[in-house]
Amino acid sequence: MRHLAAALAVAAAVTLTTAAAWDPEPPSTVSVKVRPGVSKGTGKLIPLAGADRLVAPLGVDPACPAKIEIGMRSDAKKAAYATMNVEIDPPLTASRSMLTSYLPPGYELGAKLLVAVPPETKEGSYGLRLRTPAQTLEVPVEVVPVDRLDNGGNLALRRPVTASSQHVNANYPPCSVADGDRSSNGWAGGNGWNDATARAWPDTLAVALGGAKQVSRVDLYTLHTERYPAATFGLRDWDVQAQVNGQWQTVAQVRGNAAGSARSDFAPVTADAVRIIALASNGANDYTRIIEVEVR
Ligand SMILES: [Ca+2]
Repeated sequence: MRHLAAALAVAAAVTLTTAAAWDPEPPSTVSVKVRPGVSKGTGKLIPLAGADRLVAPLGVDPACPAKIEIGMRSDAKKAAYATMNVEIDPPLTASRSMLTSYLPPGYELGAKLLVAVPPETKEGSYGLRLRTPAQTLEVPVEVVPVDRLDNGGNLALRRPVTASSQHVNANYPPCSVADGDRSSNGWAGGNGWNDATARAWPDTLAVALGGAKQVSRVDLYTLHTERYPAATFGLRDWDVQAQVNGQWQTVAQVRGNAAGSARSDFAPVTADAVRIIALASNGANDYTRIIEVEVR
């Protein structure tokens, strides 16, 4: 029991991952969680990764680096301090060089690893190695220019984003609405945008598409978690605008939204940018909170 209590104490100390804009203490941009798992009884410490490769786009806003879940599982027979080293090929840099914790058998430690791509980086494949005494897990990092990114049809993915303001109480960069991550989990940790003007409207958020593109659909994901449901914290009313021949035109309107996401379809236009004019949020109607904007 002592071991379990120690592990849970570690978890309690480091899982400060969710906070709304008004929380006085900004959370760490990197969350670490200890969770129970099943020990295979091999006596080893096993490195884990959330994907078998990481695509790190070149030339994006450094406020929105590529990210991947990493971790380790103790298959030891008894609790012990566990350490995994994180190595990455230069000039890429990783947000941590090691992961360490007291771990009971079967327990996993997970963390988000941020990978920064300096502007002078050449495209290509780079090595990321998660190393424990027992094993090394290799996760290739593919550095790709945004123009050649597999965007799955989402024209906004990793494109430049500008916003009317940005809350500075924690990590709410505008570029996070085009980072490919629709999840609200880890709010305030760099996965969504929160504006800075409470109860003042409108707020605007624009995504440049990197050239004139035909668009006919915009999906907006607003803050929506168990702790921060969209019906209380999410965006309620907004206009969708497209920039056509240098002129902004309203192509869709959403009113009374209480869900985590809303899809707007409209007659196709050829636009080089799309923007959201945020008009009201739910509940206290205080801030605009957008997790992701996708354009098709
Ligand atoms: Ca996002």
